[in-house]
This record gives sequence, C-alpha cells and structure tokens, in this order.
Amino acid sequence: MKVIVRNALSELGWNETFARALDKLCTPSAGQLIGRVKRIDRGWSTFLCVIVGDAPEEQQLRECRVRNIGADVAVGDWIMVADDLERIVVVIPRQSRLVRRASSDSLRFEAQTIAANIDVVFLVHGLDTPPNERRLERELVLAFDSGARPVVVLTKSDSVTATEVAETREIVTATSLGVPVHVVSSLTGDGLQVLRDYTRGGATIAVLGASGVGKSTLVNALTGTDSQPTGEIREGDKRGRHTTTAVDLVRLPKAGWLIDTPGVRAVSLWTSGHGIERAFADIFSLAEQCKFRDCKHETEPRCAVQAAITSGQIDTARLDSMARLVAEEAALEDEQKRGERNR
Ligand SMILES: Nc1nc2c(ncn2[C@@H]2O[C@H](COP(=O)(O)OP(=O)(O)OP(=O)(O)O)[C@@H](O)[C@H]2O)c(=O)[nH]1
Ligand SMILES: [Mg+2]
Ligand SMILES: [Zn+2]
Repeated sequence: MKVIVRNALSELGWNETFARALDKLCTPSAGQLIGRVKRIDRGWSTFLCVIVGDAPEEQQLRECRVRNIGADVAVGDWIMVADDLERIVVVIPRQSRLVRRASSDSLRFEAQTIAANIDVVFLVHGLDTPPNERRLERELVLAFDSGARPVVVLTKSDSVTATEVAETREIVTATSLGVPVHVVSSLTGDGLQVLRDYTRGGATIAVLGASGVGKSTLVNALTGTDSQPTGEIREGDKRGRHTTTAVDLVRLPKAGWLIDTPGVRAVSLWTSGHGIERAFADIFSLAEQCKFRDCKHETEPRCAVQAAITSGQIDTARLDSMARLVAEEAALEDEQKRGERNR
C-alpha cells in the first residue's frame, strides 16, 4: 500500500527521501502507523504518528507508545509500527545523527545516538561562566560528524555587561572558525528571532550543551510554552543540576522541531567522519605546508603549525586539544577493530 500520509507527516518533517527509503524496505499495510520518535523511556518509545490508510482529511497526528526492546531507536527517528502497537516494524535509515560515546563504564566503547534526523545543532554556552573553548571544540567535532549544521548560541546575555558579551563572543568566534555565533537571552527575548530563522522549512534542531547553560529555558522561549522543566544552577560553581533527564522532541508553534537534551559533563567522541578536520580546519590547512606529509607538529623541521604557534597565530592549547581528540579517535578505532575481530 502506498503511504498517502503526506499532509500530516510532512508536518513532522517527513520528506521524499524518507518515503523512498521506506519504499525500499517494505510495503506498509493499512492500520500500521508511521511516525517520529519523541521520547524514549525504559523499554518504551513515545512517538507522534498517523495511521496508514486513513484518508488525508482524517489524518490526525496522535501520540502513541510502542515497546522498543531490541530495536535500535533514537529520538528523531522515523519508524513504522505494527497496528497492535506491539513492535517497531521498521526504523527508517537516518539522514543524520548526533552520536557520542556512552558514558557508562561497562559500555565504554558503545555509541549512544543522542538525536536522529537533525538539520541543525545548537551548541549552547552560558555567558555567565567563562568560555570553555576545549568543550566547544569537542562539541563542534560531534556536530560536524552528525551531518547537521552547527550553530553556537551564547545564552543569558541579560546577566552580563556588553563588554563581557563582546569579549566572550570574540573568543568563541575564533574557536569556531566560520560557524555562526549568536547571543541571546531567553528571559528578555533578545536575539531569539534570529534563532527562529533556523527552523524554517520544518527543520529539526538538536540543542546540546552542559547542564545549566539554559537549553530547556531556550526551548521554552522558542516554543512559547513551559513544557520543559528548568532548574536553578548551583550558587558556588554555577554548574547545573541535571534537570533534564531524557532527550525530548518538541514542536515549534509554526514549523520545525527542537530536541532538548540532558546536559552531559564530558563530551566523549564517537566519530567516523571528518569532524576533527572541519573543527580544526585552520590547523589542517597549515599542515599542508609542513615539510613532511606525516608531520606530527612536534619537533619536526619546517613545521608550518609550530611556526604558526611561534608567531602567535595559533594557541598551543588548541593544538594540544586537537592532538588529544585525534588520539581519542584513534584509540576508539583500535577498540572497534578489536571488537570486530572478536565477534
Ligand atoms: N538570566 C538568565 N538566566 C537564564 C537564561 N536561560 C536560562 N537561565 C537560567 O539558567 C538556569 C538553568 O537553566 P535550564 O534551562 O534548566 O538549563 P539546562 O541547560 O536545560 O540544564 P540541564 O537540563 O540540567 O542540562 C535556570 O535557573 C534558568 O532560569 C537567560 O537567558 N538569562
Ligand atoms: Mg534542561
Ligand atoms: Zn607540522
């Protein structure tokens, strides 16, 4: 049966590419449900859906729950579900995915998909604490590897002076190379209109950042609701209290989707793409002028990167940070290869 669910599903972000992918995998039958995962709780996925076979005028978005044991699903995924809601029949291949390394010790080398089928990633940092360039670099690698567009959002502009905003913006802009940087306040509404432009055309935006930077407050400000719980930060170290505990897909009033995520302390890489090259494009482009192709930018003669450090063009901390990320990725690849061999 052809899926004639274009109207209601396109509101969810459904497009021709997903439709073709579904066509290749199976033929939906009447009564089955096609939808998008909103939230995942122990063993259950909550998803927004329409019923296959309903006439277009009867198509209504509804919220359902399905058991997801054994299915590899993430928030933002498109799924087809059996009519008895007992199982997920198909997870449609993802067009993009935000993946990090799972933090639990027993799962040391397991990937965790934070969000799927996203167009933009907001990397959120609070202006009330000093800029954390090293963290931002990691987040940029993750975002570039996801296949979505990174955008840096500096929140809480109301809590600092204009001079402080300018200083932080300068540091952050230098770290993020050509990535857009926006300054906003969710309390006063300052700068929010520019962020709304990213939701045009029904885009899906994942919101990523440390606990307490104001992700959920931003989501509420953009949706005009208080759907996401928010929490005070700790007085002493200004850290958040891990208020958001699960990833959640939230609808914007006109078009588009936001994915609120819980703040994580450490951003661990799970990469397979060109994230590091893109996040450190400045160093990679200098490296092309090093004398040796395999220059490690340590003590080699005629190293263009070391020359840039001497001239002050590049910070040693930035080069060290890149080296750490490259090593982390290499260790991960080794572990993955070992895992495959033992399988
Ligand atoms: N002054 C000011 N405070 C803000 C702003 N945005 C958020 N806050 C405050 O920052 C604190 C943390 O906000 P949350 O939105 O809960 O932070 P979060 O990033 O969602 O944190 P987790 O869910 O723990 O990851 C709350 O007390 C908010 O009121 C802002 O634009 N200005
Ligand atoms: Mg939150
Ligand atoms: Zn070099």
